[in-house]
Amino acid sequence: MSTPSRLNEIQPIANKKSFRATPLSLWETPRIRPIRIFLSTVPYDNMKLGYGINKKNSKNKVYGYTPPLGLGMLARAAKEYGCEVVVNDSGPLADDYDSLIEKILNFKPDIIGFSVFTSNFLQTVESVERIRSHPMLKELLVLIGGPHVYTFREETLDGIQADIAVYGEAEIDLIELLEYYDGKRPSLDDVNGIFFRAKNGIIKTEETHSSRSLDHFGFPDWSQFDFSLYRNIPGQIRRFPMTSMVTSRGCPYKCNFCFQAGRFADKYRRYSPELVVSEIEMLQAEYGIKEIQFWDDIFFINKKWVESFCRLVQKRKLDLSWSGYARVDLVTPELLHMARDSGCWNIFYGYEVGTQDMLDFLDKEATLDDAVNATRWTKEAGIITRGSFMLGLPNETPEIAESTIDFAIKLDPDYANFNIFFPEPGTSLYDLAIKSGRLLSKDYLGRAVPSYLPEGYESVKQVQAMQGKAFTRFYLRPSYLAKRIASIRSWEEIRQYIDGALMLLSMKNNRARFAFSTESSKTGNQARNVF
Ligand code: B12
Ligand code: SF4
Repeated sequence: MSTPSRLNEIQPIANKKSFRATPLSLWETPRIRPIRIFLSTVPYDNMKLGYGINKKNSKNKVYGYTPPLGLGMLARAAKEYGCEVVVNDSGPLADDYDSLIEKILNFKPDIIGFSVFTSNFLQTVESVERIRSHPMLKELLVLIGGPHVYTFREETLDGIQADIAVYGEAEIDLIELLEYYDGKRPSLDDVNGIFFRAKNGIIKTEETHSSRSLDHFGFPDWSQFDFSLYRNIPGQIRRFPMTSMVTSRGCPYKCNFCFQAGRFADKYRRYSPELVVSEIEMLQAEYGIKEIQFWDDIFFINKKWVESFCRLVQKRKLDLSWSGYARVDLVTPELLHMARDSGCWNIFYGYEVGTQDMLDFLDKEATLDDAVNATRWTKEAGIITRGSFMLGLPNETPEIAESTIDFAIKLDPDYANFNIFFPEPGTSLYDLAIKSGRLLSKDYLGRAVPSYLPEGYESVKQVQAMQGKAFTRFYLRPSYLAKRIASIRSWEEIRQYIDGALMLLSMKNNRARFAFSTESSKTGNQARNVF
């Protein structure tokens, strides 16, 4: 996947090959039945490959997944267009390549669409190769989209036999594509937001400008999800069945390490609180949903919006528990109390680092005092606090990292995660990392091992040791352990603690193996909120 202009940048490993030109018509013309679309994630064990946790998936007890909302959105759009659609979430269903192919054969689609993360790009390459080498499937139109295509754009098609890569949000693009295959658009060039292969190379069409309101799109086709599959990480959900929900896209802040502040992110937009609350009412009535994990980059971004949301939840007397992300400078004691009264039990903060200089260097536009206040107020409101910190950043020295760990201990959130800095393509810190020449490999190493060595560190091992030290110093404090034990209130919590502890042990045991094994160098890793 590397081209001379991007050599030394982080790329998933895949060889450039010559693939067929994008088909200009679907196989059945004239069409006598609706277009059938199989939308899927690819076989990928998120617990093993994402977190280094060797715990088997089983249909009844799966951690590490939430519903693929993006595919749900596309399913809704395509159904409204008149297609027959199925969403298959391979991860929690513990699909392997054979079962995936079998499901595709049974559904008999015209189009297959895979949602691709950088972490599972190679599994997507393999899934598409299986389709291309199957006599019954090889002619099918294969689309890819999702976060990986957001970032790697046309280069994505260099390494995979898919026909079309849709970049950015795809509700409108997909419909335009269907219109083209239905003969309602004269050419593929008239479909916005895609890359496709012509005889003389890859063609990029106009961007779709994210101007349409989210209320206009509506919410995912929830009927596609089996909610009994979804549990995310132990300790992050209190009541089941749960679902995730995203009420906004993008983020107006400019933190220089973050995808949402980068070149490829969506413009900031949000659903109206009325529509969100009505959707939750429907989810409760139709699917018995008891808890929502809001995956918005910052749920608490606009005080007025959050206040309206909380009021509506209370006014309609919804029995709901929920959690979401906040910035430390945007919460107030009043807002936190309102949130608690409407069912909020858990807030995630991106604390990032423990010195003001580093916070300023990251363009975080927040202060250490904001972090102290937000944490105190959240605790006073009776809400669990989770926070993430970064280690191994540019300009960081081991002394600065120690300050971050000290600060985490001083703040004392209920849970803390210490991530190794991953230079996110499209961000200015990524550009800086490239310029510094301190990227460790041009291949994608995943997110659990360093991809970048700060000048202040002598070796990768030293960065990893700092991360280990951070977890040990934070979690193995006697006062912390005593607090956790005293906070247990139910058998469900005990069960989740046991699962969490077993996972941590398995993560620790796998750590060395994962560090520089071929497996980790080929797959993705690490999230900002393991705990
Ligand atoms: C929820 C979430 C998850 C969930 C569920 C993911 C899922 N299956 O959808 C879980 C917890 C499982 C998860 C796991 C991981 N995640 Co995550 N996650 C998110 C989060 C917060 C929200 C995603 C979402 O629902 N968005 C709302 C929907 C509507 O948008 P969407 O999914 O992007 O879909 C739209 C387009 O992408 C496109 N599209 C999507 N799929 C397809 C498919 C086709 C065929 C087409 C045409 C278009 C298309 O159309 C959709 C509608 O417009 C995003 C951050 C973000 N703000 O997006 C990170 C994010 C996607 N995750 C990320 C990462 C790194 C991970 C992990 C690697 C972490 C880890 N340690 O394991 C794993 C990887 C899992 C895997 N399978 O490989 C990165 C991805 C970066 C990258 N380049 O790949 C993101 C962007 C966060 C970040 N900046 O770091 N994640
Ligand atoms: S780190 Fe948070 S506040 Fe900053 S740009 Fe990213 S999502 Fe927005």
